[in-house]
Amino acid sequence: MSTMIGKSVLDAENERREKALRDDYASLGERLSRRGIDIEAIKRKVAAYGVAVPSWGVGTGGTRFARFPGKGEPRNIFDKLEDCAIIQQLTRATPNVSLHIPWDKVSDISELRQKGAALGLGFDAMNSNTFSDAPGQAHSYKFGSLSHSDAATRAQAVEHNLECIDIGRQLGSKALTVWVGDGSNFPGQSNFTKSFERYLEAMKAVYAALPEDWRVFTEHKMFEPAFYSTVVQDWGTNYLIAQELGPKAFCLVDLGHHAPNVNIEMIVARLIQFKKLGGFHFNDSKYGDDDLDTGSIDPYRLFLVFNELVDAETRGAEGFDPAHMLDQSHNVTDPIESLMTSAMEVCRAYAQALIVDRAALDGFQQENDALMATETLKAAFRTDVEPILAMARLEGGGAIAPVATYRASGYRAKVAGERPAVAGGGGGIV
Ligand SMILES: [Mn+2]
Repeated sequence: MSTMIGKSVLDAENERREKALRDDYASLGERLSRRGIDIEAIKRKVAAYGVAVPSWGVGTGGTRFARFPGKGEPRNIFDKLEDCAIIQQLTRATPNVSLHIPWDKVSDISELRQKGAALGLGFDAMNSNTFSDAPGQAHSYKFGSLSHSDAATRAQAVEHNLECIDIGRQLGSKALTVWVGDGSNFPGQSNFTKSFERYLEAMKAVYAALPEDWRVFTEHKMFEPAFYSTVVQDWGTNYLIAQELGPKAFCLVDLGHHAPNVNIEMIVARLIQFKKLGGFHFNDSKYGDDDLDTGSIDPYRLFLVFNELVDAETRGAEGFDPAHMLDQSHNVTDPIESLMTSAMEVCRAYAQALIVDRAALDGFQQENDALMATETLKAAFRTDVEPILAMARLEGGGAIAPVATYRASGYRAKVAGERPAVAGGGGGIV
């Protein structure tokens, strides 16, 4: 593939680091073996793990104040897929791409399917967009979409979701993610009950169109774009939706869509227990829905989320099959570098959660030994698992150091020459 990073660059970068990696891996393997952990087993699980990349993530984001475009930004979904392929080539952790309609709409879907196959990428959940108006659409979403007071607007929003399912079916996707920006900015502006009734009725029409082997994920968000109330504002409402819709409906947890300090790992545990955890949008935040890079602010929280996931995986929790995806906005970094780093942070949290001594933890919980219980988690979190991640990448054909290898390749400068800068541009985050 001409757009991929050349084997000679990749090999040269890996050769420089391989000896040190093998030493570090052997040393970590010894330390883990003293704790009764087989490093090879952990590495195999990490190697098999994947987190999907959102197509919109490879574009530069912005705030409502401004957007500062980067060099060589992808112009369309085909460029985006090429950037996503670089992320997968170097990290071996992002085999699937999640599309967004209408941003990624093409006239010939088979061309898109072929491009994905040629780049070795699969298609993850489809994302609908009824939070902004597409050019020429009959009814505006300014005052809502699936919960809109006007029946024709709701019908248009339902129809759009059915189109997303149809496109996804042709691409091999198996899920639809629905996030709506519906809500209100003023007390009294909308009737909480009526708007939620209308939303549920519309979502039932979407649900009815799901193919047999598909799932629908609904995503809650506390605020924004509506600043007073949001129709799907929290995990409780999200759970009610999943219950109302039926067995193919699940809740999606976006880490940034909660108030600061909310115990997200506990929400995850609840949704697992009641078989309604659909998946994740990973990112990080400091104040609100900042959409910062995953693990950049609170890697311990990310670890605690994965601790719940590995706990469920270990005990074989029924119906447990969450979809993992990144969803973040890159305003000041090269999006490819941010997405690679974030994918690796997710893998790191997974590896750290895998080495938690679960039998010991269970014992301390049983004995109410709070200090030793929390130290058991800390012992895993403090372990530098980087050699496991790097070895999994190397053996999978990726890079020991993805960001350094990417920089050495000159990929960004190359595409900057091929892709003329575009002013503004679409793309955002949900
Ligand atoms: Mn999201």
